[in-house]
Amino acid sequence: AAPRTVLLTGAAGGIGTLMRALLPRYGYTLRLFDARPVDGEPGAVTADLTDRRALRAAVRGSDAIVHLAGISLEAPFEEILHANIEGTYCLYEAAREAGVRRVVLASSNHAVGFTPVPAPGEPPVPVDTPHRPDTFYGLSKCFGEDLASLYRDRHGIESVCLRIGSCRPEPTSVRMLSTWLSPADCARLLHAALTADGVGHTVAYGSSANTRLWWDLGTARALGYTPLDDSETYAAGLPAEEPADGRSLIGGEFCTPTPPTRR
Ligand code: NAI
Ligand code: 15L
Repeated sequence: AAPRTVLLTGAAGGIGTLMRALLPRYGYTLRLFDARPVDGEPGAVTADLTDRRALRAAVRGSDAIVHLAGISLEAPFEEILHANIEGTYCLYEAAREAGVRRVVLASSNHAVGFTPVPAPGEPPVPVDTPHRPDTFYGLSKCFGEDLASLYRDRHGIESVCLRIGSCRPEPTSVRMLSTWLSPADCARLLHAALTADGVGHTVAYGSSANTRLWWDLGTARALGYTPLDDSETYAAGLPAEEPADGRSLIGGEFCTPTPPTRR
């Protein structure tokens, strides 16, 4: 049966806030979890992912999990280790204990960030391109993808690992003309990942149907995802040049000596 009650971790964050508005339209009842309070949601659980008891209580009775919580930029290794690596492990353990059968995991393009951007005429980057993390952050997403594989093979928990490009209301740089995932397409993609049959361990890129797309959306489309937006409609309003540094690598700024960090 299609999941109805979905636990959304990272509910206070950028994507979590966008998805709290959009996912209920697909018929889901959301449970919310975040280390920070979720604005206007007194019922949300405020706890760290490594708080096993709080996470267990939040997971119990959920039909599926959308796991967005974690550090979303580069940070010292110890912080990434705690939030993204141990945190995602705790999430899968809680899912296993509660008998949850489906997890949709926020991976990132930064799992393959050092992959060169395809030159004009070259094929898009395939989903089975080798991991080339550009940061400890990207490395934690590689870990998440492999953790998902382990829990599928060992415990039968199905996962869709979404290598999200750039999910925000509008593209704000030339790079994002290639990487943008519109909020509406993000909700479509999450819905597809939650409801597709027999996903096993699927890795998919998450972006809109951008004219300048760098990667192959085949596995996302195979889930039943049909993106409807294209960043190209925003192209005219964007500055013509990006900083030259790291421009020809998928991870962009994350591939430079000073990747973006939490402020
Ligand atoms: P965000 O940084 O706005 O939100 C992440 C949320 O996770 C925050 O509300 C934070 O409080 C929570 N969190 C962090 N550590 C936690 C912990 N130890 N326990 C409980 N909660 C914790 O990030 P955003 O942009 O909403 O991204 C969501 C997910 O999608 C992240 O996993 C990010 O890595 C991934 N992603 C996002 C992309 C984007 O374009 N926004 C692109 C690719 C991946
Ligand atoms: C990510 O993984 C980050 O979480 C997000 O903040 C963006 O920087 C995005 O990738 C991107 O590559 O644009």
